[in-house]
Amino acid sequence: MGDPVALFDMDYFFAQCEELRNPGLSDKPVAVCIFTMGEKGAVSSANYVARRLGIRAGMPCSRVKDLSPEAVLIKADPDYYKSVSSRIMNIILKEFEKVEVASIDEAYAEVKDYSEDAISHVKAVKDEILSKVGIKCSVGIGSNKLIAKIACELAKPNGFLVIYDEEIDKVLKGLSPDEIPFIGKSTQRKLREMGVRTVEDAQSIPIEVLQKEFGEKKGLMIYEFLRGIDRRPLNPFRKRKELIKFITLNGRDPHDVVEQIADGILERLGNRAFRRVGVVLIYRGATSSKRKSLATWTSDRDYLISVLKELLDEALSEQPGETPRRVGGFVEDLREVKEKGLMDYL
Ligand code: TTP
Ligand code: MG
Repeated sequence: MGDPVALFDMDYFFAQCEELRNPGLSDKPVAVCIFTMGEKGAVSSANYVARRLGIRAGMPCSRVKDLSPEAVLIKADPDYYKSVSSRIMNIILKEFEKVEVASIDEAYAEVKDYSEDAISHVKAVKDEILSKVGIKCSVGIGSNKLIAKIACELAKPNGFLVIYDEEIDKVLKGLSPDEIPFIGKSTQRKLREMGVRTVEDAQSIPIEVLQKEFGEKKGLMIYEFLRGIDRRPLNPFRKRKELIKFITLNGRDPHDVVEQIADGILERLGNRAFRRVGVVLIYRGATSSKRKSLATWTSDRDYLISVLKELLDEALSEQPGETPRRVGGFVEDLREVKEKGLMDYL
């Protein structure tokens, strides 16, 4: 099998971010709620104290208080989680040559080999995330993304696990098909309907039967995943939906770092233009953000700086007398452009 892959997955990420800025929460059940449609919120992340009481991601927020009247329900603050995420991802990106940022709290990194040095380097990055950002994560290492993900799940919380190739079969046989990542809930349900209880049961299904049931491509993928084979390469060019740059002020006036923020964004913009600009201010215990949609896509530096300044003033005026600790700027709604420097990207 190929070079090893490490998966870094932050533990109970949104809830842990809340503990980070409010350490008094750590010994209480914490559930972060996302309100999407109307009032009905769902739990997006729960800390382990809450999980022990049966509180889970996906359940309606209204059920949380039934399970634990002491539970602390917090409204999700995506801009703050993004700012923590970008600090974590920057550490991983600086330490490895090939990284795929897979979600707000997960990144795969290619590891040289299984030598003691290479493995302890991965461990050191986990420790650096904790010492620099204050966030605990779990790390799984294996010869592909699937095995790294399985290792990471087994390591949770705050764990570190390497699954060597010769252990794959034994590890897989100890799992239920529901614990095989990436195969989806409806596939898992169908497998149960086919009488499958263990991965070993599933492995005894001939490939033709899987392909008849799930289609040629997916059937093959399931057949291979059940054997620990995953051909998907690391995809370091996965498009990020936004670019964000944060700066710690250390007493400086936020206006003095706007150009630096714009340049940090433009450096990574490459061949793309943006159509939405935003600013985030991080205070002790609070964040404030502003965003604005532009009439068209642009990558113009002066224009970006002027919009960032305008949004910064708006955001600052919302917390009069308070000094932010960190300030961030971001651009969203990105699209590829053929030529840069033009305003008419429509
Ligand atoms: P996960 O990594 O799946 O969950 P987690 O980090 O909270 O917990 P674990 O320790 O098991 O890794 O997802 C990362 C973040 O994504 C999570 O903190 C909140 C968000 N999220 C949602 O908004 N909705 C969801 O249904 C899930 C599962 C996650
Ligand atoms: Mg996570």
